[in-house]
Amino acid sequence: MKTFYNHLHAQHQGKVEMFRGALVPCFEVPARADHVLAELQRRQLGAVLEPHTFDEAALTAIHSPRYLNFLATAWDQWVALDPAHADKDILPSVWPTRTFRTDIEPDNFAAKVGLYSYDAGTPFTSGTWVAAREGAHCALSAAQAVLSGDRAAFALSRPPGHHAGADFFGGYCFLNNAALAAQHLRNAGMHKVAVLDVDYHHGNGTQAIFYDRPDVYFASIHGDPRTEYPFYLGHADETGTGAGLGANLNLPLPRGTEYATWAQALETALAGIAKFGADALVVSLGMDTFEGDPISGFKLTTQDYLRLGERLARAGLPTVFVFEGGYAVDAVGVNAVNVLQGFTSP
Ligand code: 6XA
Ligand code: ZN
Repeated sequence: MKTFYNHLHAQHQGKVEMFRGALVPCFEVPARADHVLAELQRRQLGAVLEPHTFDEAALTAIHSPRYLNFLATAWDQWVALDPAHADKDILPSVWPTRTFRTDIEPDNFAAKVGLYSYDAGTPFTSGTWVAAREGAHCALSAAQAVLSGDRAAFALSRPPGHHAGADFFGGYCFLNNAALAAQHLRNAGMHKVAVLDVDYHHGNGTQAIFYDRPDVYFASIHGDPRTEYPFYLGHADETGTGAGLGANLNLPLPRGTEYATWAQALETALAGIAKFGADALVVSLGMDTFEGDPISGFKLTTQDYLRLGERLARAGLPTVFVFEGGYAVDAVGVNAVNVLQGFTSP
């Protein structure tokens, strides 16, 4: 399996995020991707390649031009406010909630940041745009490899993507890599594409992007949003809207869930995808379902990821894997590569 590796990922390196009233060191660190790369190379699972470059249209297929323009210019705007800002991350602190207007982009920079975000846990740094854009190109390249006939491909990048919407960032995500890959498959003639999100956290951005569409099915297994981030989306009664009704499947599970129960939800998700009649599959591959994850609550083991990979292979679809969360840094490489290994050589 080819891996498209974001060699610019470490340019995104947040210092702190807001957690329970304090600024704490970021969980989403460059070492995460480094460990996955090292394990891929150790097991010689396939070529590790640089991504191709794609033009702006591949991004505007999912994200609004206004939002992309903000991401591309945010750091310069921030430093222009005060040269001392160069040493500090941008962290959102004010947001338009119900009753506020979002159609006018404010001139005030903090207000602008709030318009395009939804939490204070997602620092924007000097290299965020460059890293996120290259990551999007990794996801698009992996989709392209599958379109060219590869059975599967892996986009190994950070920052992750599944919380990013058409015009907002949050949950450590800026560009929705899985959605970009799915749309790229659609544009190239795959009639129906499914996104399966196995990250611990609900992929609210991906769901929102495709919620009214009948051509992209979104299925997600995640911690119950009543207690787990991102809290405000991911309930079982969200089944799609308009032409997209029936093309969204949420399978929330309680903290403490082990693989036996989790795997039943996986069967439900794969049955939904089979019934939908997908031509291709995009997997949002978050590894924060691991029992040792510091910010999550499921109990999957390192061995379980081999089973997961095997089961995904049996779905029999051309498959694009996109790296998402997973913060047990020392284990994330072995766990992620176990999924890919289970998929390729069960
Ligand atoms: C709150 C937790 C963000 C979760 C990010 C994640 N700061 N999403 O792993 O999949
Ligand atoms: Zn996650």
